[in-house]
Order: sequence, then structure tokens, then C-alpha cells
Amino acid sequence: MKSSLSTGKSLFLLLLSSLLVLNAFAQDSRKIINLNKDWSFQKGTNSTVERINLPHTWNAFDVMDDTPGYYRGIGTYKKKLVLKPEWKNKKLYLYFEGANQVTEVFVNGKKLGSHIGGYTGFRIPLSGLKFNGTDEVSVKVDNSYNENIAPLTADFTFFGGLYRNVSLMVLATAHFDDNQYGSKGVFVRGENVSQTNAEVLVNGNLVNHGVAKKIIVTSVLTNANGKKINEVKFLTSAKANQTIAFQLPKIQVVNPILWSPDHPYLYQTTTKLIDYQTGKVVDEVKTTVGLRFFSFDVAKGFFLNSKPCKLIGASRHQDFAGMGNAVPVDLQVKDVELLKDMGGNFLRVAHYPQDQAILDACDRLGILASVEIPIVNEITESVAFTANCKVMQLEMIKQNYNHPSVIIWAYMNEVLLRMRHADNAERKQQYLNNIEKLAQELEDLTRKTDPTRYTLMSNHGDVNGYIKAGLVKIPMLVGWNLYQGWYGGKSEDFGPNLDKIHQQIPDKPILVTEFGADVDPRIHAFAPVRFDKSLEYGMLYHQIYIKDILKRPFIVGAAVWNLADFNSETREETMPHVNNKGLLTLDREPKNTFFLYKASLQTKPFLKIGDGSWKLRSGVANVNENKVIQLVQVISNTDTVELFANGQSLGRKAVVESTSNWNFPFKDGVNQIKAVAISKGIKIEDNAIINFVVQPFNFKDGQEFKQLNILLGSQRQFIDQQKQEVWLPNKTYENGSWGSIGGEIFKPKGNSRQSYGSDKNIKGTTNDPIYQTQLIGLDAYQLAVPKGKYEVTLHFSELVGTGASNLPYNLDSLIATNKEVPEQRIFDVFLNDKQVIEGLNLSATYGVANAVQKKFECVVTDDKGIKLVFKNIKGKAVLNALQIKQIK
Ligand code: GCB
Repeated sequence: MKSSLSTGKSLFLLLLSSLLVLNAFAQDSRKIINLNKDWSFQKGTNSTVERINLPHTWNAFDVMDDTPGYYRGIGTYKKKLVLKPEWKNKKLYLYFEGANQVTEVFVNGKKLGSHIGGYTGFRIPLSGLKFNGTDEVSVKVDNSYNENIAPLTADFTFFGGLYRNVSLMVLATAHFDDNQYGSKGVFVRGENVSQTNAEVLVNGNLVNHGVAKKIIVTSVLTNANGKKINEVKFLTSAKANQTIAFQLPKIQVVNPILWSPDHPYLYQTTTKLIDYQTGKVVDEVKTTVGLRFFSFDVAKGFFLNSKPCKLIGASRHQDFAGMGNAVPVDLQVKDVELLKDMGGNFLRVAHYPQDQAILDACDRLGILASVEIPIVNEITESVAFTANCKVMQLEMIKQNYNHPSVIIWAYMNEVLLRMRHADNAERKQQYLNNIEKLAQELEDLTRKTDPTRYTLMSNHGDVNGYIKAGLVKIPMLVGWNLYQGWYGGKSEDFGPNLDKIHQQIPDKPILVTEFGADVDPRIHAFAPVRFDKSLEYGMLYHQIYIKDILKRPFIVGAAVWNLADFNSETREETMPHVNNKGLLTLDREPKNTFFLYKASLQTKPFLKIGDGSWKLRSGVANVNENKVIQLVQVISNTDTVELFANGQSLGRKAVVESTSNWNFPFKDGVNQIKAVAISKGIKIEDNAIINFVVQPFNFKDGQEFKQLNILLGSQRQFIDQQKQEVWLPNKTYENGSWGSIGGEIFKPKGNSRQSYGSDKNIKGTTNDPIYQTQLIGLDAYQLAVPKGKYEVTLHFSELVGTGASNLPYNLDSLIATNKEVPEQRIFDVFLNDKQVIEGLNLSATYGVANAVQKKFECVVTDDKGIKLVFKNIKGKAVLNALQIKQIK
């Protein structure tokens, strides 16, 4: 019995092979035609129709202006389809890789399909086509708030539009199929992978829209050089309109070359549908295959191919400066390349599935990935919300299943952050139960759909809350978004906090799925403090976090929040509408913090003058001196560094926690900095040229006076990148020097105390930090400048008053926004005894948080210099910033 069966099988295979050889070149497989070019677009229903190319969003610019909010509504895209007559007997589909967030597709006026959710792909079958050049597709996209679609709220901008590729799929009547979840219908995975053996499993669905036929499914595994390793086949009969699920025999691989971050080796499967009768290949899907095995250990961390491998990297949002989420694929791929260059091996694709190109790049570069659906902050307790979440989860898994880089599927981020029904205990409990139920259902669905990966939920710092809500026990891994030293506490609390969480939850591997501090690269501080947004604070914060993460084996992985700055409409702060926690800027310029990770993670010798990108600096000289000592930080993974100032060695210093800090003697003008290190016998160096403006402490007659730009109520430096001006912190007046007389520093009230100065968006400027701090109730400002003619500009902004917006993401305590009454202040200003401002009623005349400038000229003829005197009529006078220029 056994032998006759196997003889039969061999005979069949023999027949099949000869048939395949005969017809190996007869191909009629799928065509994917990119449709990105030349669409018409109309925002809403009344605006003018524009010609655009995809990717496209209608929110690229309206998120950047001073008006709150951005367009959330309908946009309609139209395009003529150029269809070849020979495609009449094919199956045609449109494939949308992503459209935010509800999409309806019409062809020749007839609705052919729709899709819910902005971050996964979907396929729409075409029908009713004329093939005469008049076929027109019309796509209605809507990014309005919808209580049944995740995300409901989040700290990122929900850009609307057809923002990923759209293509036309021309398929034979029999083809691989997954209409429902937008995948290609072919699923490939490695199983029983070890150093010596592996099996490759290919399964999927096919559909036959033609007459009944016999179909052969084959899959060939090739190595990275294209050499065939093995082939498997399967014969089936498909009736008309039948869908068949297939599972090919396992492909054996002996001594597989394993995929890993250091060696991301990719095999490939080419899976074909062959018409048995004609021998024609009717469909073909190529899939890269990475063979690897992994596990998470609660105490020892993550293991890849039996070797310990700490997951460390960053999260990524998909937007880019000036483009919103409509970013060309090659620019997106650069993000993964930058992460790799940084030494990262882990990408948290947050908070939603992203372009396929991202995971393709992860596969190619050896970055392990976690992907999640966008349930953020809260849920809606509705059948529709649950159903939509489940479809998103299935789409995410099925569309991204074949990427070897993916090791984790996730589904909720800080779901208890926006607690609903907080004032009704019973109702709140019901809400919590519903969250738990949704989590469990998504967990079960995920494990059933893909038992080869781990599951994850990311929580905010309320550890007890998540335990109590039953959410910690559900996923296989638990992620914590921790911001000690940012939203609350001190950075030093981070490590002990990790130990506490580990003790509290001893049975679940822990990831730090978020940590970060805002860094506005225009801001510097030599006494950095939380919320000042300085690069220097960011460096201190990340140094502590890196150390604490690396030394704890039970932290299986960590992802910096965020790889790059990203748009978040509701944020105000120093760069309104942008979350500045990126290691890179919105246009992907590295900040020093990026180099810090590079030095900490990369094994190749690395050396960088950290402040090299801070090309324009300034500082106040000591009395009677013409130089300024300022910190220069060299970021490196070598043991020691030698630093040169304008060609002269300053000596050699040890590198501690990836940095060596130098008191650099800056002279006025051009300064050359060179850092040199020897690592593994190889000399590496970095050079920087920094233009330094020495501001005299005491002015002398005849001395050239440069422009002086002063921030009041602030200890930071601010660089106006457009004007190339450096703003220095104020000081109190000393004889013969310059500074303020009297006054106190503005301190925000209530929840806004979480900011440095005010966190209000100052309208009428992009240099918000110039206006966000101020001195209140000052008596005078005096500058003992040399004789000459000057232009004096006073910068004001009322910082107290309604319109106050508080940080939307204070994770420690979400105190409701308190409406503030605008401060009433009326004051006069005298410039060298001459009244220049009379009865300035700041809030009444200019409102709250508007940039106000008052410019005056004065001539200094004696050694008294410039003196501004402030006289209160009502309330207390303020001054936010001051600018003095000598004029001819
Ligand atoms: C978080 C959120 C993330 C925010 C981040 C922040 O915990 O998960 O979406 O962007 O904090 O910067 O506040």
C-alpha cells in the first residue's frame, strides 16, 4: 500500500516536472502598474481642482501654521484609467497601499468598494469597465474623526489623503488571492529553524474566476545568489469561482544561512500558479525569506538564533518635514538606514503599520521589528470599533507576515491614558472591562493567525493601573513607555523604576517601548534642566537611560521615542505642532543624541564633535577678556580623545559614557576644532568650524559693537537659523556691563509648570522661544554701550491668559486645562529718558501669545549708554526679549 502510493506520487511529480520544463517560459503572470501619476484632486466640495501626483496629503501645510487644527474631511481623487483591450479577460484590481482613513472607490460612477483604517493596504476588484479610454476611477477619502475607527486621539497628526502608492493589478482569472485582508495571498515562513536545518513553508489562497481547471502550485527556494535550493509542487482542481487554501510540502534547507542583524541573509521563494492544461504560468509571487529563530526570556532577555541579542533602537513615525505623511519611499527607507547606521537593531513601527518599504528595508538591513495597530489612549465601546480593530490586526499580520524582520505584533498603546468615566466608579469599571475584553480578543486573534511571533501591548507608567485592569497578563510581552526625568521625576529614577516593574511583574519579558526627551536643536543650555528642550539636557537624559537599559539583562529591548521629530498638531511648546523627541530632526538632520547612540551601540570606531552642527555660537567674555570658555562635547566609543583648538592640542581626555567634555576657549570669529582618537591602531578624527561671537562683558569706546540679542527670563541660548542670530540669556546689570535691573522670571501656572517658560504657541513667529520666557516687573534694562547710533527692538508677548494650552501628554497627571484670565498690565517705557511707549496694554491690544515688536532708534553720546526704564500704570511691566544693533 505504502509503496504503491509513493510510486504514484513519483510518477505524478515526474509528469509535472517534464511539463514544467516544456513550458518554463510561457508566462502570463501578474502585472502591477503604478498609478501614482496625474490625478485630479479636490479638497472638500467647493475648492478648486488641482492636478497632483501621489503620494499626496491635503494636510502637508495646514498643520504648520499658527491656526489650531487641520482640515479633517473629504478629499476626492480622480483619474482616467488607460486599460488595454487584451485585459478584458483578466481580473483587474486597484491596490491602495494606504489611504487615511475611510476610502470609497468608484469606477465610472459606480461604487466598487470601500476600506476603513488609514494604515493598511487594501484591494478593490474592478468591474463595469469600458476599455475605451473613458474609464474613470474616483476615490473619496475622509479623515474626519470617527468614533469607531482607531486612532481616536494620539500625539501625532492624522494626515488625510491617498498618501501611499496606488497600483493597478492585472491578473489572470486564476491567481493568488487575499481580497479580504489585502495581502498577496502567499504566506512563507521558516519552521524548525536551527543552525543545521530549516524548513520553509509556503501556504496561501488561490482563486479561479475562470472555468474549472487543474492548477499546479509550485514554489522554488533560491539562495541569495539566485541558486535553486529546492522546489515543491502541489496539484489541485479549481472549479469556477472557487477559492482554495493551499499548503505546499515543506522545503528542506540543510545548513541554512541564518538571518541576523549582523548578517541579514535572505533567501527567496518564487511561488507560481501554473495552468495544468497549457503549462502556462498564470501568476507568480516572489517573497524574500529570512531563516531565524528567536525567543524571549524573562530574566535573560532576547535570543536570536540561540545568541543573546539586546533589542535596541527607536520608534518611527512616517511623516517628514513639509510633506506630512506623503513621503516618497526612498526617503522613508533612509530612516531605516539611519537607524542601522546608528547601531540600532530594533524598530518599533509605531503607532500603526507603515509602508511595506520600511519592513523590506528591515529585512535587508537586519533590523528586528515590532508592528502595531493604532489603538492609542482610549477605545470606543462599540461593536464597530472592535470589528474595525480586528480587521486592522488581520490586515497588519497578513500584509506583513512574510517579513523575517517582524518578531512582534502589538495592538494597544497607553490604552489607559485617557481614562473615560473617571467620575463614575461603576461605569469606569465597565469601560475597563471592555478594554480588557478587546485586548483579549485581539490577543487570541493574533496568536491564532500567527503563532510564530510574540504579542505586545505598550503601557504608560501607571504600572498598577494596567495590572489591576488585567492588561498585563494578556500579551506575551509587556512594553512600558517611561519618561522619568521628562514628564515627571528625575532621569535617575528610571533604573530603580525598571527594577520595581521587574519585581512586580516577574513573569513577563519587559521592553521599554518608549523613552525620550524633547530636544529643539535651536536651544542650548549650559545648566540644562528638564523641559528646557536643550540639546544638553537631552544628552544627559539619554546617557542615563542608555546605561540603565544596557546593564539590565531583563530589559529585553528598548526603543527611543522617537527616531525623528514628528508632526503632532495639538502640541505647542518651542516648535509648535512638532514633537521634538527625535534623535533626528523632522528633515532627518542628526542631533547630538543620535551620535550618542551611535557611540554607545556601534562597534566600529566612532568619533564626532558633538556640537559640530552648532556652527554659530556666542557667549559673554569675562571682564577684560576677549575669549569665552564653553563646553565642547566629543562623542565617541574610543577610550580617549585628544582635542585641538585652532591647531593647538588641549591634551587628551578619557571618554566617559560615550562623551568627553572640554572647556573650549572660543575666540571671536572662526574657531577650528579637531578631535583625534586612536582605536584598534587606527587614527580617526573629526573637524568642526564654529563661528563664535564674543559678546563683551564691558564695552569700550571705539570698540566695534556687534548686535546683542537677549532672552529675558531664560537661561538658554537660542539660534535663529534663518537670520543666523544667537540669542543669549539675560544677566543682571553690573557696572559698565549690561543687564536687567529688577524683575522676576515668568513661571507658568498649573499644569503648564511642566514647561520652561510658557508652552503656548506664540503667533506671528516661528522663533517661539524668543517670546516664551519673560521678566516681569523689571525696573530697567541698561547697556553701557560705546557711543554711537543704535536700533533697539523690544519683544513682548503676554504669556498669561485664555488660549492657554497645556502639554497634552503629561503622562504623570492629566490635569484638566484651567482657563486663565489674561493678565492686565499697562506700562510706559522710556529710552534714555525719552518716552517711547505710552500706556502699552499688552493683552488688550495684542491679545495673548502674540509676538509684538517695538523698534526704536537712539544716539548714545556719553558713557551712560542705553537705559530703558519701565513704569507700571497697572499690573507689572514685562519684557520677553531685547535686541540692540549699532547702525550707521
Ligand atoms: C507617549 C506616547 C507617544 C507620545 C509620547 C510623547 O507615551 O505613546 O505617542 O508621542 O509619549 O512624546 O509624549
